[in-house]
Amino acid sequence: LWQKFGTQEFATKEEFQKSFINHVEKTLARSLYNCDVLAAYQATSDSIRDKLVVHWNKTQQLHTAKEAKRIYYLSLEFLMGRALDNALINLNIKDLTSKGVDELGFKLEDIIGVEPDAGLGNGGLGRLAACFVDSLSTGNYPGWGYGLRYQYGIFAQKIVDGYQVEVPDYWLNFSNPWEIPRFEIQIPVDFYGYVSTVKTPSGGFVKQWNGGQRVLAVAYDNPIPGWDTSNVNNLRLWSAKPTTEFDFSKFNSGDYQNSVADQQSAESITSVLYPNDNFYKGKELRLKQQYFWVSASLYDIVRRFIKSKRPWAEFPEKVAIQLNDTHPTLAIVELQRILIDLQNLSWEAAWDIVTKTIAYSNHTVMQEALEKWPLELFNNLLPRHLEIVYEINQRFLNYVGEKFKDEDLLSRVSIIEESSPKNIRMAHLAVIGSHKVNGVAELHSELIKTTIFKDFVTIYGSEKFTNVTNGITPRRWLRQANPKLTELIASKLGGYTFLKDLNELKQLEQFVDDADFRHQWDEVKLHNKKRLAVLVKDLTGFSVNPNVLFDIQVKRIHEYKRQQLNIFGVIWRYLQILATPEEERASKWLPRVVIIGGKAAPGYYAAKNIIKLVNSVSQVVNNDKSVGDLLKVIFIPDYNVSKAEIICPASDLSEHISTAGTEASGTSNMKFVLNGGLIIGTVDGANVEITREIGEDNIFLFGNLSEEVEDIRHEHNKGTTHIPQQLELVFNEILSGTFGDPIVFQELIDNVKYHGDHYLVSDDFESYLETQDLVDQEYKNKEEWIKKSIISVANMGFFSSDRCIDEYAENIWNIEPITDQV
Ligand code: DL6
Repeated sequence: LWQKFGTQEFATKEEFQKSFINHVEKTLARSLYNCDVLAAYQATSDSIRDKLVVHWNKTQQLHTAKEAKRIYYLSLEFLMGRALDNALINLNIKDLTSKGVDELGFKLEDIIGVEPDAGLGNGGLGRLAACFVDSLSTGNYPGWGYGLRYQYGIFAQKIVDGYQVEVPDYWLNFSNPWEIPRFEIQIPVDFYGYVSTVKTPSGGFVKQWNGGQRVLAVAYDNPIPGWDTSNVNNLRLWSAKPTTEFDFSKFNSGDYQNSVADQQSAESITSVLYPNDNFYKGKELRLKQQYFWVSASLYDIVRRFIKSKRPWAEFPEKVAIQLNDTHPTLAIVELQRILIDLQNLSWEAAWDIVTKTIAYSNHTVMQEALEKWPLELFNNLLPRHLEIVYEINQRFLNYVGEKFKDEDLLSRVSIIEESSPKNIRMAHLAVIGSHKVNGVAELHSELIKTTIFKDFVTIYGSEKFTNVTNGITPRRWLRQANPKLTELIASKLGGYTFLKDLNELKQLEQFVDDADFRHQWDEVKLHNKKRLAVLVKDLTGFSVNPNVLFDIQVKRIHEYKRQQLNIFGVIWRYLQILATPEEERASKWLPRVVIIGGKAAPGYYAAKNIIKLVNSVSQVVNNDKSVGDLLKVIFIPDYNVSKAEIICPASDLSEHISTAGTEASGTSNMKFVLNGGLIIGTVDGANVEITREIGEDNIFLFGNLSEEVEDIRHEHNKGTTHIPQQLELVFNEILSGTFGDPIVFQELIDNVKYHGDHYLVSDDFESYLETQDLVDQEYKNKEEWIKKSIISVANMGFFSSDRCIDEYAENIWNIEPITDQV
């Protein structure tokens, strides 16, 4: 069936082997006799890359020749995971390669397994960007991603004595075969300095920024293959390096070492990914990263446009820029600066171009995640940009003032927060400088209009605000992660086109009453659970029984995501099992494996204590012989994309239990359901639309609704937090020392009992437990459970990231696919 699709690279396995051996001998300077698995990975990847590069070049030439409008997706995070398996799948050569390496004495899984994850992101936001570039290529859209080539990606998580310990992730240790360094593309980026006014030859005046520090941005291109197409787009990541210009004043004064050190500090700009998720921290180096990336990317985009020799007014007809959250908001200011200071356009003409080109996606309404840069810090680093921000703000406030005559409104919407010290509100700047603002799930897109951007709806009208519900790429999250389910579905649907048109899954509904099919479906799940059990054993030493219910929550550890609710529920279950006479336990309790995984930001103590609690509970429960298989608790260390590919296909149940109104969308909910797991969740983010698509009977919803949350918090803050009796028992057990020194967990308990329970753990606890009981009941009826699983998968078509990209292309970017094959 595969032969029908794609560009079957390497006509035969012999052709592949020839290339492989060539790379072993010429690129790696080794011989086949001393080729280890790492070298085999490099030779395989180099062989595939050769093919990709040819298509990459042809694609870029085609798009340039056609003068196609391009979308540039600016994201500070691209959580790509591994590239080799994905490339083999998208190029349709996995079988051939597998046979090819097999004959040379290697196993393809081992080769794939040595590749480090490209962990250039924290969580959902970065992984979304990775899914989007896959869908842009697959959909034949001319689109580039722009990001940073961090030398250290998201830290590796080790668990020591139950605690998270962060270890640097130097993922470039063995070089990266998937990137093409473009040493010829070195873009100067300036910081600091001062602004002067200079006379132009025509007698006018322009502002001139005289930077104080110069750094070079070097381009590294990462070809992004699409599936069933020869279209290969580009992900350009910038790396910082020192200029070759030397500070001669220091040099001459004999201060050679400091002069060299200054130069070297340039490289620190792209050395490390900031490990915070949904949390803003105002560090100067972070603002430097943002400007470095935005400035280099815009220089590149503008240079490409200038080559076309078109008038500036046509810029928005050729260029669309999407801001992935507020991190690239400086692009608004930088483009305005380029147009007025360097290209001599009038303010009005420039602003018209900027606002027609740029659009902004919001990914959070949580106050602690909204970026606000201290004015002084900003002024010091980017003095000319601050002047431009002031002018954008002044003109905007003049407009609002004239239209609404409301002083309070002016101070609420101003880009400058008149606090002490003053701050620049990046979200306000992003809204003002964009032509469209979107949220990432329906509920979230409605929420932004009534909370953080309410005043902007009054000012601009609601047309400026729209929704694009997130999605995931079925190539990675079905075909790559779950080959067995993919094969089973393909056998019923008569081919693999569902991997591109995910709505075809709907046809699975007709097989739901076919007992034989249900059996095969269940076998696939069991296979995937066994695969995960092996990983669990490997990582933790604990054995889990793959025949029992697997209940999984993997995502960043965050109080709003409420892993604490999960683990409190687990403790409650454990206590209930213990309270049941031993001879009755097996008949009363449905066995379960509870799996939790995720990283906490290094400075986020409450989240780190949740990890410690999970590990402590795991030690106690798993070593309690009287409980046996009835309950096992596992913490998976170092959760990342490649582990997610094994974990997501293995759930019977997964947990998406954020406090209503806090999770903008969530995307692991989609990954789990697409792989045939049911979910327990709150009415939050994309859970709402998942429910609509798959049907209320196939999801376990619980908890307070988002419209109730504010009132409940208000009550808590007045001092009335009611702790249900079950939760009180759980707290007492923790405080009694059952899970180790209770002092470690005191804060987690106090946050609920005495500090306003901001995340409504107490309010949702009872309905969470009841719903978990319901899960137990329903799981006992295995045939009905499998039916729910099949119906759910059949209705997940909407959550393909291909659909997202089509929506962005049509409603926001105004770009078309280029379908000529290259
Ligand atoms: O839109 C992608 C992803 C959502 O699925 C998550 O619900 C949301 O929490 C996440 N948001 C962020 C915001 N971070 N910042 N800044 O990561 O986006």
